Amino acid sequence: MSNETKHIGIHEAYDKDPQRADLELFGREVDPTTRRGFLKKSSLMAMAAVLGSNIPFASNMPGGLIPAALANSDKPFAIPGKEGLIYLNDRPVNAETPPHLLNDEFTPDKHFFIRNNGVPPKLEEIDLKTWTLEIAGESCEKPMTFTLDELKSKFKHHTYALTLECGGNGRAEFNPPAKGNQWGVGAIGCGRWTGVRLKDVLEYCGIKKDAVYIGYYGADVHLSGDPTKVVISRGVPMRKALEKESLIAWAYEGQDIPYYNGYPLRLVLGGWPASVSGKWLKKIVIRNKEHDGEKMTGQSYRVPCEPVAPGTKVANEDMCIIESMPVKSIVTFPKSGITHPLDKKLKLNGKAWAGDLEVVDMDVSIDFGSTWHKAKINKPLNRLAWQTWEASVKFPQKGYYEVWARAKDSAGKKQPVILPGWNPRGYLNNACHRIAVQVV
Ligand SMILES: Nc1nc2c(c(=O)[nH]1)N[C@H]1C(S)=C(S)[C@@H](COP(=O)(O)O)O[C@H]1N2
Ligand SMILES: [Mo]
Repeated sequence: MSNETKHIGIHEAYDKDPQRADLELFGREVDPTTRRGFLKKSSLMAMAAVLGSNIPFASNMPGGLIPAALANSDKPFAIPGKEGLIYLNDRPVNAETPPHLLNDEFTPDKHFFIRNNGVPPKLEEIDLKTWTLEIAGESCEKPMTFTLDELKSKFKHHTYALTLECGGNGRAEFNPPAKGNQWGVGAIGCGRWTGVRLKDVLEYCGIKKDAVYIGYYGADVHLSGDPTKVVISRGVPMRKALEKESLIAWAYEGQDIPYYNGYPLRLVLGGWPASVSGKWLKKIVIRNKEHDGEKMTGQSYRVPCEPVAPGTKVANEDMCIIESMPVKSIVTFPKSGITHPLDKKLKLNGKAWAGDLEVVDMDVSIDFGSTWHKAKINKPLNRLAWQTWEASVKFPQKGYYEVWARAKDSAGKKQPVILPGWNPRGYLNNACHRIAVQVV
């Protein structure tokens, strides 16, 4: 990669793609992603565009009002620029990608899922000239602060395709249910991130011998509005932080990182729960102990160290931090629920990934797992990138079928056909994905 990686700035991108312009207007203070949301007056212009006409008495509209035309509409509400996502929440914004929109080799920015724990910094307050990243912590020899320009000019640029999956992806299926966002299978995405190596920056600032962990801090604000409360501050052991694919990134798929995905700067640590990839990145600390920031301790992003029966209460000291994510796959083509003619083979496409490992085998079944057929699994672009797979199946007679997909990782582990070990917070569901096919 050259040191002068070309990418499009967010404002330039808005000129090219008005949907991103809408994203800018919508991305303020409050998110009108559901009918319950509140609207700021400054968002009214954008709202008028959605309504298809001007609002003559806009200045009289109370600040928190959603126009009735939208409030009473059956049409699902969405953030323009993030088409097709399924919204679970508007405060904080949480939206997942339906599997058929993950069919591209790399996830387009508009289809990249959103998992916010707080309120993102206001876009109009993000100034690329004054944005800084601070490196500090008790195990940092020379604490330093970098502007974006300094980061970009001092260190070599690298681009890697990196998979980000929320630790709670698949939570909706657990029983007894786990509290939290009821993710289906779509809290996952993979694309080419560009930035500098976290390792290069940390080493430049000096890593003391006693360093064991890093932690991040972002510019988002706690839902309560209390500026002293930290939204989320997670981290990884030094061995993960120092991997060559661990990036401090400013670009995604050749453009500025989308606003909701951490613009202008984020950590990208592929293969681990995406919660370690801090968005709107302001500060990284090098720690002489396991980082103890918000959502690092207690039951957050932890699973029982030993398997437990469903519904078991587990003491904090018996919970272990999630590191590499388990092997998993999805069918991205066709969309579940299609009708298919008996005389034709059905072509299947999907993705598979395995945390820090690689996927080495991929199988599909059309008879509820009684027999399996080999699919073709393709090599990843680089370590920690997801892998595409393809197969084609022929059905023996008319009727209802399910196509199941199952990946195996380089350590020999396969996805479970049904739910894996229940855990109190509903993490790490890597059960086989299945789609419905009606053969006629
Ligand atoms: N600053 C900050 N970073 C964050 C979060 C957040 O709420 N604030 N959410 C984390 C979680 S839980 C996930 S799954 C990923 C989601 O990344 P995405 O929204 O770009 O998909 O960001 C992580 N980084
Ligand atoms: Mo997450």
